[in-house]
Amino acid sequence: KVDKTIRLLIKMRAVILGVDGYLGWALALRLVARGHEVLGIDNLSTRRFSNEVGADSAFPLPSPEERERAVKKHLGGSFKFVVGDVRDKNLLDETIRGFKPDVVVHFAEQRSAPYSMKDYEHARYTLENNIITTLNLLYSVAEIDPSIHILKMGTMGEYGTPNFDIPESAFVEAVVNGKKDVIPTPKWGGSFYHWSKIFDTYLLLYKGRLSNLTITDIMQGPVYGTRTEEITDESLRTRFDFDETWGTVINRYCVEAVLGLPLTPYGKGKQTRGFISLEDSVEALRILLENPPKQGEYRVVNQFAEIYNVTQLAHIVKEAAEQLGMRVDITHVRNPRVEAEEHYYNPEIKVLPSLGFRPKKNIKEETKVMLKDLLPYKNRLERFKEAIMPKTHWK
Ligand code: USQ
Repeated sequence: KVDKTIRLLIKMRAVILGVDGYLGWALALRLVARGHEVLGIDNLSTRRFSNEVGADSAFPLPSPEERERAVKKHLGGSFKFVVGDVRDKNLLDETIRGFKPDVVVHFAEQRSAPYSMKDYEHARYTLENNIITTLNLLYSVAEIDPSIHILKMGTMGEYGTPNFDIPESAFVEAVVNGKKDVIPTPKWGGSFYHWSKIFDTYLLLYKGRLSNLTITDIMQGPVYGTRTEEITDESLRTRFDFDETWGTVINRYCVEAVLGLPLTPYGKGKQTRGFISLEDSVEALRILLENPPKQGEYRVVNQFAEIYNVTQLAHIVKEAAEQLGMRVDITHVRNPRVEAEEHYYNPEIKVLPSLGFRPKKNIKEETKVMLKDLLPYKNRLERFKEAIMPKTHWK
């Protein structure tokens, strides 16, 4: 029997749940380009939910069949796109039995904080979808082949914005009433979406321990960018959201600049996060997949590259846009969220550097690339202008 690490270096069989998403698609391209075999599953829900809020991807998205053909044409290799819903455990079981993956990547979650805060129905959908898909995956892998590596996307937002350094570990030592014990790292979500990821983490820890599973739980900050090395043709583009519900802050600022709208830091604008480019995110994921933890290990990974507050980011995007001849204003708008608008933020990051990961992109340079990529789509973006200003209030 070939040692698992050596086998992974040769070729890996990866299932990506949520392959139609911003990250799922970009990761599929990276893995196929590296010679790995990829089977992706997606229920296309983000396409529908984005239309539900009157928006769409900045770049028109090819159908699943067209995506399969585009991969074959530009990258060759082995890639299959299955339209399906992993809340259906039978589908997951059949896929894992048939494809025999070395790894399953779980991105098949509702990933928007504002979407989860619209009303009871949206909160409930988010919790049901995210927690049940995670539970299904844990049971499928435990029942069929516990040696499969589960790589699960969590969020830096699981930690919230505590007044202590955020550790990169599942457990911390705590002293309660003078007695010491080891407890799960304290967490505090800022939306029902973020709470769903916290509950996911507890499921991974608990079932992982019971069934001796191999798990990577990634705490990633907001991702920005339009490109990865593989996105060399329009037909390979990944989705790009910019509306108040689905767009993340830097991506939104870039579209606001292209449309001549003011950039919109919420409230005081000192909200601080760890950001990472799409290219660096996908590369970090590749490294984590090709360097799995030991059997039975739960590995938590903090994944970000640069720390900024949202006002500093607005100034970076303004400068980049002005260099390209655009006129840009910054207007602090009323914060629709309930969150700390000024706070301490110092997360630890050691796992990715220890595996040789070094970010290649930075926000100052990458925003120029993004603005240039978005400018040709200005007319299309105009159609969704109404969906940009925040409307979803936390209270
Ligand atoms: N913000 C603004 N102006 C805007 C949009 C956002 O000031 O126009 C602020 C928000 O209030 C927040 C910060 O920017 O303080 C980040 O917001 P975001 O919408 O970029 O990101 P968030 O809602 O936190 O969620 C995104 C992804 C989610 C991921 C998370 C990582 O949608 O899937 O888990 O980033 S983290 O932020 O570390 O929790």
